[in-house]
Amino acid sequence: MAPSGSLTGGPIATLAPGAIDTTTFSGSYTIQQSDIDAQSVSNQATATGTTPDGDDVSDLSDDNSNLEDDPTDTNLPEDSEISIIKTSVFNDENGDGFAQLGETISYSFEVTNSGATTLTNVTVTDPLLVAPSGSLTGGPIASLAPGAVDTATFSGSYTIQQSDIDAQSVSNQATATERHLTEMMSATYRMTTATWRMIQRIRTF
Ligand SMILES: [Ca+2]
Ligand SMILES: [Ca+2]
Ligand SMILES: [Ca+2]
Repeated sequence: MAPSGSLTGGPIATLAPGAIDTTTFSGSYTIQQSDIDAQSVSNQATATGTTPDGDDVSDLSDDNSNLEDDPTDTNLPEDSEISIIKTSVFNDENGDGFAQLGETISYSFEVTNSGATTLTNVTVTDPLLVAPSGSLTGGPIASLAPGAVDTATFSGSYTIQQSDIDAQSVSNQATATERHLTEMMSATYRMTTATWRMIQRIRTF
């Protein structure tokens, strides 16, 4: 028996014709990752007794009948979950403290298996990071174990467009909010070298 299971009780010294024993034997099994991934445990036991002639009789277990040999299945409730955190860095390529057309934002992705099952074929999609102004590379992750955190597989880049610089023409509000956050974070950094100019800039956000 595998170290994950135990079976206690018995043997029963004598079992009369027609007698039913439900108390002597009991078992316990600690579920493994492969069981959680399969979302069920299935197996069968065998009972063996010795006849008055010294022969053995045996039966493979069933789940509900003495006349059948079906495995006993235990369904395991699924706990599958994935989480992603996306962070960004504005790249001030010409170092002037402002965003100009053609400068870029780099994106990083932290993907976490926050559930209890093994996840396979993990991908990331991002409506902003598509050609021609954006790109998203990496993956898919073939297998991500429960609790595993991946920060290296996916990365993205976005080239700032005129519509991004002109806040009034950004059409996607969620994305615009994110880009605003990106600019404000980089603005905080830039204030160490161009304090007054950046204060003016922040007021326009
Ligand atoms: Ca059955
Ligand atoms: Ca049977
Ligand atoms: Ca710049």
